[in-house]
Amino acid sequence: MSITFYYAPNSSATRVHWALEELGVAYDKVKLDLRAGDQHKPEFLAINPNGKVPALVVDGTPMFESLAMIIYLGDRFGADKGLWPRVGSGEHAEALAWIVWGSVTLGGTIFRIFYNTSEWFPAESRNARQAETAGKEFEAQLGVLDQRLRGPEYLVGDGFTLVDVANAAALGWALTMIKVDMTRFPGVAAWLDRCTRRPAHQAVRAA
Ligand SMILES: N[C@@H](CCC(=O)N[C@@H](CS)C(=O)NCC(=O)O)C(=O)O
Repeated sequence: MSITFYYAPNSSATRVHWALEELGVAYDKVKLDLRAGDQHKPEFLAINPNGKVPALVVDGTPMFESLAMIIYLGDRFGADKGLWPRVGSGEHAEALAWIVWGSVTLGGTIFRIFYNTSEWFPAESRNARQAETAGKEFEAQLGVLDQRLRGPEYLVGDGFTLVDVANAAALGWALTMIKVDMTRFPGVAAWLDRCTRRPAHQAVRAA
């Protein structure tokens, strides 16, 4: 088996990197310099025609989209390591629901806030009303997550899984730019702390 992981630090690749480290599978890393435009080079576009990180090549098959990679890695390696429910189980259904929710529903809201507030985007394309509406949705979604995490320590099943990796990575990044009083969401705050203190997360941050 061979896995090659294409990444840039502090990007959408981080959660895949964290998943790979948690799983402990052997893989080769290729670091791209996004500022230098490595993602637009023909050899990389042959792997990900979107010109974005992360990308993964597993036994010669290229993949893009970090969510797809985490689900694939979970299905293939996660159950044996206790980091992903068995395919076909009720917990697997729950894992899919929470991991897709984190990327599509919560992630969609996070990006709406980002596009409408960040100075990465031109002032004329930012809309304060959109940002405000998305901000309220974000807090409502944090409330949903908090309900889930009042009691259970992790999102699915009895222990930490790649569902926690995917969602904690996205939310951790979001909270560096969106100011929220997290004392209102103590279940989420304690879960984020539990997840990000893990050695695999610390190793990825240093990479
Ligand atoms: N939905 C994609 C997003 C990938 C993405 O937007 N990657 C950014 C870094 S966070 C990128 O490579 N940007 C480089 C560019 O657009 O030139 C995923 O989750 O894999």
